[in-house]
Amino acid sequence: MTVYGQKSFSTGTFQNLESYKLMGSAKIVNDDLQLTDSEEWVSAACWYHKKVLVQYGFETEFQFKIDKHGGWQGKGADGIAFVISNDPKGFNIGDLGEGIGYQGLSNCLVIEFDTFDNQEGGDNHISIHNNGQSKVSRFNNHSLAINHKIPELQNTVRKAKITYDFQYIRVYIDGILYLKKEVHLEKKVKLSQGKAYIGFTASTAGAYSRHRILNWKWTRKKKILAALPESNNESPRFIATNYKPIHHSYRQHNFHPFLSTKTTKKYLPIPSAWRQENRTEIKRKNRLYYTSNC
Ligand SMILES: [Ca+2]
Repeated sequence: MTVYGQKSFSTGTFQNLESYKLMGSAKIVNDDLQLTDSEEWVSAACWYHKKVLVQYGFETEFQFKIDKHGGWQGKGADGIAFVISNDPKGFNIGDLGEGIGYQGLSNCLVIEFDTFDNQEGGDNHISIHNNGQSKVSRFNNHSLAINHKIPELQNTVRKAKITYDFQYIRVYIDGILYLKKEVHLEKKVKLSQGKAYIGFTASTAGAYSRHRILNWKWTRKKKILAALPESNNESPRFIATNYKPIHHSYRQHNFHPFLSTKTTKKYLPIPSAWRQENRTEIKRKNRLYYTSNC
């Protein structure tokens, strides 16, 4: 386990229990996060122990394996979810069964990897769920985007990547993009100074599977630098030139101490975060935003 402040962390394994809040059936087994075993009617949540900055962008990767099916129809159920949560209850856990451990949480955004069809259009799908600050459900009316044409989520180790660039959420499986949706996160979830809890949930029902997260990497990628009206064609000089103007006034004492005031401009190198190679331009409706990787 390596922790780099609040910017990023990665878990080769899930050994450092102090970094996680485990709820329901979640536990660490052989250095993996086992959300549920192959047993019926349980739900699980695993939260990173503190809120992290999500508002301006992030990238997260994890490998998961869903296997050992049993119970009703022998198909396995119900799936896992990656959840960004600022639930007023703090660490919280949602419904078992079709709820995938997230249904019933408030003020959250969910990316689910659902393996059981509850009249959702098929067994095997991914979907982004949100209901503003109210309780979210697994039903399609809380789905912002869904895709059924994805690789089989069960029986194989899959690598998921979820990115947010202050404009789009993208969901990849094994390196291929399967879901892209414009989301302005701070309008979907009420954040705490841009921060929220992040973690995983899962559940089983009469049909069940074992759900495991094998490793997890998180990076808070960007912070906001500037927001400009799109109609303003005149970008600040420091955006264009990587130099920062310093305006200051002084009196020309050698001429007259009170009557003559002159303004001059000096240019200083800007901090690395502002430099062209470190910043990204994002257009959102009528505004331009500059975000930085630093
Ligand atoms: Ca389902």
